[in-house]
Formats: sequence, structure tokens, C-alpha cells
Amino acid sequence: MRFIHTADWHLGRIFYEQYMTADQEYVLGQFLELVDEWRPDAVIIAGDIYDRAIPPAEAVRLLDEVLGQLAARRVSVIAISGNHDSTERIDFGSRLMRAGGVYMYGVARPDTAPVVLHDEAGAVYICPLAFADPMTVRIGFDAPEVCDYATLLAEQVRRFAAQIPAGARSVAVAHGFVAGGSESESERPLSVGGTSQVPWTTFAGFSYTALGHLHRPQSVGAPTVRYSGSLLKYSFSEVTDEKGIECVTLAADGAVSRETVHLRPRYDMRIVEGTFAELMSDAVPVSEDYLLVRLHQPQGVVDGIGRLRKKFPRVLGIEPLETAQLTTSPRPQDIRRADKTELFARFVEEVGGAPMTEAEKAVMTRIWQEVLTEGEQ
Ligand SMILES: [Mn+2]
Repeated sequence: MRFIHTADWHLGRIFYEQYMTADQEYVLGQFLELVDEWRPDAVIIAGDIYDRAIPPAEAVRLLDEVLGQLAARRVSVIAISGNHDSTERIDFGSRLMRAGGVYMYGVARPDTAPVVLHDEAGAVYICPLAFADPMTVRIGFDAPEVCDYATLLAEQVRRFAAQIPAGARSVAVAHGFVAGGSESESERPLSVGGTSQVPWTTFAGFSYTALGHLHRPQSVGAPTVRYSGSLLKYSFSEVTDEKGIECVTLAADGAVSRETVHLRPRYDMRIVEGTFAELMSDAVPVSEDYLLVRLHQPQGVVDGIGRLRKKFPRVLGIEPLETAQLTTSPRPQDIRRADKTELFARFVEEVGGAPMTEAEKAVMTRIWQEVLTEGEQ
């Protein structure tokens, strides 16, 4: 049996005020071409289909188009919700769509049966672990031992395993943080406080585990416990990632072979560094890519982003090298606690390249006092 494993499409994502739907449509076009060439039996989408609970209309239209195209090709689709999705909205129409071979699992239920697909060697049990929070499952599944994500996924796995004949081939589809995986900046934490991590051994009984949540393609614990990674780069922490999809072949004996196929984005996401003059010189070629510019110079540039965009139309952000070096930059919690005049002095030093003089500090202190007094009136 052959299937494609993908995850974290984040349809409708907005990055630096830019809708990425056109970029997503572009790579999903390549994805459909790959489906035509490779002719898989199924496509598995391991959560975070949308970027948020109420996605923009274009994102809904794009998902409808892709699911319709897959169904027209008689390729089964098995998709689960992720922590960015609304479980109920992903669930909408799911019973009707099954007739078209599209299996959507938004809400985690205690009695969900595996999707059973067949090839010449027999049945393959695909187990969709829809995303849920531990407290909902603890009550909804009447499972008092569920107290965090590790026990929650173990409970979901246990219920599926009870429905799979011994020795049968099986695939888990889950959205979560498997311990040992490497994070990027575009994943939203699953829980505030407590642990959200799950040991990879939870999935040891499956022939393959199609994971979503971590946006960097990677295996965790075993080669068959795998994150396909996100459809596109969704933060500047992912510029060195090569995004793609996993083409997985499941042999008659359950052995897995897989190949990562990289998708070519409409515009790449990159970080470029140099002085303003260097970047604007002919030595640096014109680029349409999404860029974060790190300026190697202490002083700011008047309307730097506007001028850079004449040559690089998709500059999304610009930062002086000093703030780019995270070790010297204050962390957000330090900023909130810091004295305001001290913060301003740091800002002047970063932008101007030299500390404030005593005279400048005196002027700032006076202005700050005036602002505070006005605020009290
Ligand atoms: Mn995600």
C-alpha cells in the first residue's frame, strides 16, 4: 500500500500581515501533480489543516478544492484535527464525506473505529487520533487515568489497538509533541504549564505513525515515527528546513520504506544579512522571496524597509544585528519589568551605537515625568 503523509497545512495563515493562501494553493497544486504521478492509495493529513478555528473563506475554498480533487481521483483521504483547528468545524459533514472516501476526524470520540483500507496483502488499519485536550477526554471517554497528553494519546491508542487483529498492519495518525522532537517558532504550545510531551513508544505497535504538530520534518525515536513537517516555512526559524511530504510504501509484511519529496514554494523564505549599501548594490541579486533583513550596521536607515522593498518587494521585517543576537537582546519578561527610562536608554544605544550622554538622559527623564503627570490628570 502506498500513501502520502502530510500535516500542518495551516491554510489561511497570516504571516507578517500577509495572507499565505496563494502560496499554499501553489504548493498544493504540485502536491496534486505528485498524486497523479505516484498514484497513492491514500493521503493522510495529520492535523492543523487550518491555521485557526475560524479560517478565512479562501482557506475553506482551497481545502474544498483539494479534497474534491483527491476524491475525484479515488484517493482516500484520512485527516484529523490539530490544536489550531476547531474540532467541531473539522467534523462538519464528515459522515457524509465518507461515501466519497474522505474521512475527516475533528472530534475525538471513545468509539472511533479505524479506517480499513485493503491492498493485495490484506487489510491496513488506519487509526485517526483526533486532537483533544486531556480534560475533555478524561470526562468524555470516562477515563480517569487521563491527566495529560501522554496518558490521553495512550488511551486513544489503547482503544484502537483493541480493534486491530494481532499481526495486522496499522498506521497511527496523531497530532502532538513526541518527546525528543525539535521545535520551530510557528507551533502554538499545546498546553500552558504541565507537560504536553508524549513518549514515542506510545506508537511502538504501529507499522507507521504519521505525526503532525512539529513543523520540522523529522523522525523521533524510531524511523517509522515521523513528522512530515509543515507544508511551507511558517516562521523565520525554519529558513533552513526543506519542507515536503512523505511518500510511504507499506509492504505486505508491514515493512516501511519512505521518501521525502520536497515541494517548491512560490516564494522562498530567507534571512539576508549585510549593510544597507551592500544589500542595495548589484552584488546582491534582486529577489521576490519573503525576506527578513538583518542590517549589519549600528545606525538605523530612514525608511529602510520602504527602500529595500523597491528591490526586494517581499521584505517582511528588518532588524539591526544587535537585536538579532538573542543573547544580548532582553527577553520579553525582562522588558516588562525594566525601568522605562532604562529601556529607552537601551533602545538609543542599540539604534545609535553609543550610550546616551548624561544631558540626553536628563532630557528623557524630564519628558518621561511630563508624560506620567499628564496621564494622571
Ligand atoms: Mn501546526
